[in-house]
Amino acid sequence: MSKWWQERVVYQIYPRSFQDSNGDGIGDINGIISRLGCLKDLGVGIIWLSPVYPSPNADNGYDISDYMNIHPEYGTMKDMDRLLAEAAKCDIKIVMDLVINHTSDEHEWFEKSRQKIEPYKDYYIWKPDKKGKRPNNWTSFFAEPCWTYDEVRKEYYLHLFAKKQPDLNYHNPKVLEEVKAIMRFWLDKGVAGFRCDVINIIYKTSLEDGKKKLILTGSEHYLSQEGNHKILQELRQEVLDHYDCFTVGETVFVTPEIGKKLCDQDRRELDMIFSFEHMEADQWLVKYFHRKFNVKKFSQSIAKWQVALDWHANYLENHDQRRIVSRFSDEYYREASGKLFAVLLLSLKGTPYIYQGQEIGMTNFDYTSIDEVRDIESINVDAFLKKHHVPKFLRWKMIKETSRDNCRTPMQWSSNEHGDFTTGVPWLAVNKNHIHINVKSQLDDPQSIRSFYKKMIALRAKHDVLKYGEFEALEITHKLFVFKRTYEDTTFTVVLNISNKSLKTEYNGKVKISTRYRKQFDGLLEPYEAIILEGGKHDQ
Ligand code: ISL
Ligand code: CA
Repeated sequence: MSKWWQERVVYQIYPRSFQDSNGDGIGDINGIISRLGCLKDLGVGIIWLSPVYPSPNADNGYDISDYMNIHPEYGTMKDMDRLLAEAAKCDIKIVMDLVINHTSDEHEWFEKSRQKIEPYKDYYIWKPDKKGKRPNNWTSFFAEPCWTYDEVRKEYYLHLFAKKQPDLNYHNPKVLEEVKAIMRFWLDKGVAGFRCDVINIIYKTSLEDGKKKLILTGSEHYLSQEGNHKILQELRQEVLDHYDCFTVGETVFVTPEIGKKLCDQDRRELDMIFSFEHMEADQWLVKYFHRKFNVKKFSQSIAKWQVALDWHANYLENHDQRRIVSRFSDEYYREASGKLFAVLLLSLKGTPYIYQGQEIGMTNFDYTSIDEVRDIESINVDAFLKKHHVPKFLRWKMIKETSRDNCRTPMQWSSNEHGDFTTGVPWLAVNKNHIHINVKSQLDDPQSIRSFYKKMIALRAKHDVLKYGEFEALEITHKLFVFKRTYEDTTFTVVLNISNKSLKTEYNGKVKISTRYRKQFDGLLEPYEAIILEGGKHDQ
């Protein structure tokens, strides 16, 4: 039997950059409420809200100092309740971000833990120094050491991310009890589930030195450990099973085998996961070593995960990734490729996640210097490169290509000043191209990328084959990605030309939906053209 979270399309809101309602330059909950109609019109059924909790914003809300409250920048708990109620009127459910690998160092638990006040003393991972050195050789996700010495407690604490994000200690059962209380608090309010931040690294089996690696030394001690699986099972049985909700795990460095375990409906851990492999098709090892986008690698990894898992969380953009029309195509082909990626995202097996602005084909930022960037990761990386004498122009080249701020620029609602995101000064500059790339101009244009998303969302809603059909890759080359979805006696064949060249293919027939609005397809694809061919089970 299908579930509501399999039927619906998710839209991710990065609140800081979505819509400001009071002119302070920061997006907020009332701003979101004012745009619900627009999301409803698009066909959105679920909103995933990036963190809106109180936070010193070292990592824009992914460093939480109070899990059961709302950051005053974003509004009040009353506003949040109103958002839930207004969204419900639009038949939109809300999923919260659950960040439980770490808290902020300004969370009360940490303040007390550093003073060894019970019961918080062992809420975090504390270690004395090792003969004047850090407790182990692990490295962090954010280009800084992952142990910081605390002058109050006179010990080091572990942080796999920034030093203002100390990791919680899941060897202490009290920590998991706190997490359960947080989850129940939000579920009782009526949220429909959680997007679980870096959820496969929360349990550290040991704190031994790790094998030296180019990235994430030490990760063999915390990546998808048995203890981690147990925690997920416990949360499912004791909390989640008592509500009509779902979870999507952000799982880092995960393989299809581990993904299968995490999503196995008998093991009962998560409902679906975000995998990363397809996002690595334009990098060597890490994103800072950028290379030309490899269409074959991209398509192969999508196909691999489609086959491996019964249900997947499909995405092409989020608040950590760059914009696809700039990244996986050429902005010259923004219109065509924006629509092509809509076809891809909405015709894969799984729940589709659209990131704010993706539906209008927003591009990477247009900044010209590091001074305009706010992302802590970019700032740390720049400092790291500077320390190693990398020249300024090269540092900027790397940051420009990889910064998470590329997708965090404010939403472009209109061609007005600051794109109508704010009447004040935006916390992060709006892209100048809002003059011609904006929601308003696309709303009534039947040829726009947004109208195309709307059509694709409606098509997916109408056809079970797009949601539940078996996936089979038919052809993958450096330019072409063709796959077939089969459900009962219907098949949809999706033909994507992910290149700026015209292509001849053997596929032809009646077109269900095309980025170029064709009725009949003769086997010739334009640059970045995408089509869906409808057929019977035994065709092709
Ligand atoms: O963004 C990344 C690389 O640029 C990833 O490695 C990212 O750090 C990783 O996917 C974890 O992301 C999540 O947790 C982080 C937070 O900064 C991200 O925004 C969040 O999506 C720490 O909470
Ligand atoms: Ca505001």
